[in-house]
Amino acid sequence: MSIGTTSQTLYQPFLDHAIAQIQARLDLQPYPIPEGFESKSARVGKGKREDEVLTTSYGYQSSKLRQIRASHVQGGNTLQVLNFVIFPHLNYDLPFFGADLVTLPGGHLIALDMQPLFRDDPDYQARYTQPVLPIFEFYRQHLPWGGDFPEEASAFFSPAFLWTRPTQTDVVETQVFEAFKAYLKLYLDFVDQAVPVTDPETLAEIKAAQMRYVGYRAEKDPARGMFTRFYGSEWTEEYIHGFLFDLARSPTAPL
Ligand code: DBV
Repeated sequence: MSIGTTSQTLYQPFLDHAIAQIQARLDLQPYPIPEGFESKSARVGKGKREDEVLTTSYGYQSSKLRQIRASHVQGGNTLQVLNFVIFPHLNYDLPFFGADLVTLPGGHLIALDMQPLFRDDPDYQARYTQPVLPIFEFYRQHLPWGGDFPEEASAFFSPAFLWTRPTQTDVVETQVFEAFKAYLKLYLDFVDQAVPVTDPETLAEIKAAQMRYVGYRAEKDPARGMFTRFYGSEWTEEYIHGFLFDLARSPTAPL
């Protein structure tokens, strides 16, 4: 399949929009990025196919959100990735905001969701999934279901999981970008409304659900192979456990 002409940095407008929105709407502070991981580049391929692959990282936090982070991979027309995830503090029952926007030689792969802590709890669904469904239904008309994905991952997605493999780049630039903006806006509305949890039992459940989620994503990170090829295994493992999915090491959430 041909993906046509991809702009050099297809997901830069997504990143710019997200950063502008969180700056406008949150009491934002920087989140530390371990040294050596803010920016990493490598030359890959040979001869005419040689290209630079640059990975840049962004980290923020706010009073309700433990880590807001982005990983942006730019490696030419057929290698563009933006992985953008928001991890709430452990005294809020907010879902995770998760966007995995991936362009590889085989095409585009888009995953967008507000990933629930308690997927099967009807009250939780009523608060954090039902309000997303109208947006999901709207964009789903233009963005057909992306097909198979790992069965074990399904426990971590909501019924409003937008999962699609657009064959046209302009669909990414238009429909996917609009969907991304709509999901993020609603997520930040949820954040506005969120009140701290104080019940010890609920706090313990939240912590267990966050650990499960982060543990799964660190273990099964679909980008592990790609990063290992570009930057080696030592850099990649430290990037995954020390930045991308760092909850187990976070001082605010000790084991
Ligand atoms: N995915 C990440 C991070 C990335 C990243 C941190 C910084 O979690 C990129 C980069 N995702 C990335 C790449 C691929 C995918 C695929 C490079 C392509 C891998 C390949 O084809 O070689 C959603 N992302 C995927 C897939 C899914 C997701 C379902 C297809 C995987 C497959 O078919 O095997 N988002 C991803 C996911 C969860 C999520 C698995 C689980 C909770 O939230």
